[in-house]
Amino acid sequence: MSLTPIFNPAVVQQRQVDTRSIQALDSAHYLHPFTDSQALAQRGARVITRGEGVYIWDSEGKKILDAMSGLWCVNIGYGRQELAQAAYLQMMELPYYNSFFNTTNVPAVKLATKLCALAPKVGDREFTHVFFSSSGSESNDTNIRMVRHYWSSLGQPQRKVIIGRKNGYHGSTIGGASLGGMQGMHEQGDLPIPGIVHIDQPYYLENALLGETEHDFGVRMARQLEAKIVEVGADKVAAFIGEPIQGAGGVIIPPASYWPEIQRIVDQYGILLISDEVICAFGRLGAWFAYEQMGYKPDLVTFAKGVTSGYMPLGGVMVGNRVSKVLIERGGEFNHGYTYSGHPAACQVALANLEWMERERIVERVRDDTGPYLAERFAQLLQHPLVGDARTCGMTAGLVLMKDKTARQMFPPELAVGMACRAHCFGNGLIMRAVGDRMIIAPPLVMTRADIDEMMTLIVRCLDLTLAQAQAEGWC
Ligand code: PXG
Repeated sequence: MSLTPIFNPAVVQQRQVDTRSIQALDSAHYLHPFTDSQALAQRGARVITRGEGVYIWDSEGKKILDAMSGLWCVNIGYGRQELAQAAYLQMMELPYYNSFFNTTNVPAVKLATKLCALAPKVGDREFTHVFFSSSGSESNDTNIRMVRHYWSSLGQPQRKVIIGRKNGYHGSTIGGASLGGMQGMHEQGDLPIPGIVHIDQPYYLENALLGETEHDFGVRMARQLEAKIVEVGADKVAAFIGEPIQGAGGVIIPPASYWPEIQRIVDQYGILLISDEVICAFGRLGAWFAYEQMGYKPDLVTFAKGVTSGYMPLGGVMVGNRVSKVLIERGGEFNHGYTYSGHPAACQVALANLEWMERERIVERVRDDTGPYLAERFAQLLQHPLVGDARTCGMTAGLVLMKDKTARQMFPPELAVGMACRAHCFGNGLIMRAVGDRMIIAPPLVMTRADIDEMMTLIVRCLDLTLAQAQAEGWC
């Protein structure tokens, strides 16, 4: 099937964008997420106009290696015609229809079936159903509604409390932001909402006791869940939610002892376990889903981003047999859903994305080749005078900038050394994110070893420039 010639890359490359006028209109009319609009208006937004493979280009023609895959989502890289074609054909055939009122559509059914087949069965847990939304935040709002409806259907409506973690990220709607543990978000608008409480994150570098092993630290952090369940009252707790690896919180990789101990606790108290895999699923960690790899059996899995590689907004909740059985047999009508639940074009793009990934064996490549290679290259960064810690998991990684790595001394936060490093990255054609003084990457999963080498050269150059600046300013 050939693609109708509606898109000509040569024309797009030559299309001129007047940067100044777009920036002026941007500050006049466009409120950006997580942005100080006044500061942005003074600086002018960078206008991104094009993407191809692992690169993006701005309106001034600057080529940038996107080591964040957009925002943890463009896993198969930019410019894949197969996905554009899937959207085009589906939009011509049936751009939209809802899944309310006893109706369904073919792409949504096929995608739900495909996702259930991709999710590994662990022990007696298997994923039988999918509830669709358009984003990770909406999906976590669905989780709040679904776990409460589940417990009500079982005659335990008092089980409403959901336990999350500090510095966890579960989205930006009122529900999602409440489940998350981002202090800056909670401060704006009296969050969390009632019925959501938090325990500490398993971040060894910040929260470990002197001399504590990573193993012991992992177990101790997990046991905070048990303490919190007891404090709230075991009969009031509905669920625990966590990311396998905290993404937005700074690529925090928990010790291997953490998740199995969480599993023991949720089993002991009978509460539901929600794995928020918006970042970690679809190959990011070298598996289709992360829970099996991390040693636990969730009842619900949140997904979004990588399901379409960001080509269309789509998210949802994978519903395991424990929950789906109760919802279907005892739940009656679940008064919840979105206009775009099961959007045909978004689902068709997701199917094309997953098929392409299977054909190219992307998940296996990350697991067996590029993931281990990134780990090897990242470990070498520990030789750099600024880098006090460097860890990877699959195709995501974090490093910590330290003032004095021998003394394990951090820079004072007000120096914003991470932001200085990020500015050097922008200046040198690399997107790397700063979370405080943790520098993080989540590059496209299609990266080759040669792409990784190029990225590492850029990272080292930016670390050198940051060190030179720190020395010149007297920061270290
Ligand atoms: N859960 C997790 C684990 C996420 O990472 C969401 C839910 C919310 O998804 P939506 O599609 O509603 O944005 C996310 C999103 C960052 C950053 O700065 C990360 C996300 C979103 C925005 C910024 O790293 N993750």
